[in-house]
Amino acid sequence: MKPISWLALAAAALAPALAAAQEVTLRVVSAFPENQYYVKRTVEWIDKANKEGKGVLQMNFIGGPKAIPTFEIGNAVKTGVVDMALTTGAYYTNLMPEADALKLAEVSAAEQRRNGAYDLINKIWQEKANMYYLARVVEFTPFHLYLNKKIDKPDLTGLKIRITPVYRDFFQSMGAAVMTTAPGEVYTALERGVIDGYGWPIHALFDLNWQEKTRFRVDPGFYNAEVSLVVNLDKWKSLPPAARDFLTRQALAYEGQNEFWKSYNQNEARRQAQAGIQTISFDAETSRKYVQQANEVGWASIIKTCPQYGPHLRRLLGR
Ligand code: 173
Repeated sequence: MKPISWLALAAAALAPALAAAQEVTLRVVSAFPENQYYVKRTVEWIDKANKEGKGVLQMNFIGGPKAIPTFEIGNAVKTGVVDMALTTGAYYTNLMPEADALKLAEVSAAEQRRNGAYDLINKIWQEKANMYYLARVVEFTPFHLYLNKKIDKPDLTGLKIRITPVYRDFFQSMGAAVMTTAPGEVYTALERGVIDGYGWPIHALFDLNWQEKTRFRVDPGFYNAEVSLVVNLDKWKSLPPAARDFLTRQALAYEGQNEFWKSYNQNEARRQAQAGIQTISFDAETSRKYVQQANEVGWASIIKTCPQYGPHLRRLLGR
């Protein structure tokens, strides 16, 4: 045989080994409890991606807050303890107050990719949190105030409400006493009567059985619940181009399904009614002011804590 054929043969024999050597495995965690639908949906996405990504990229789902507590996951991604997380900005405001601005988005994730918001988010996330912001997988979803005591106007004086940074300024502006907890602690707090209510999206109550301990939902909803995939920036940069492209395509396909939440949420509202959760609603003018106040205090807080990027975020995320 000519030497060239030997080379070709050797290369052919080595190719699978090389490909396998290039395969990267990402360690993935979730800030939400494992029985939450967000997590189940993400695990399904991972399983499918792992089938298609053999030899290129694999994702290894390690677990939820039992592996790393909800409010510590941001730092774990920042420092590379894990490679990727399913989380929301409110859970890592300890790294940067900007993280909580995504709840204020009035334009869709798809539009954010077109209008420069996504690039701005990525610039900030990389600079301040050593994170690559990969994709937003929950949107079109309002938050609500859920209560066990009846109110007839937007006044929470005397009530103790479970919050995360998402709701802090808004609920405090209505006079609430607030207490921050991870989702995993809400059920027990309700059961023990430690709280009179909580902030939470229109969906995913049932995932954690909170309907058993919830009497009222206050309408209307406010803001735009955000759940995203974020990646340690050093890990992201170290990925072979094929792995990065693969992950980008998979994540875009996942984000591309976000319209799904619209019908899902309608169904969740129906389920709440069937479970006996009553709605508290205000007259049209009071409702309008309620939502307006949520937005005003939300942005005021971002502009105050993020003088450098807050105004720019508002221009690109607002309408
Ligand atoms: O209430 C929460 O824990 C919270 O901040 C949140 C954010 C996005 C989706 C679900 C919950």
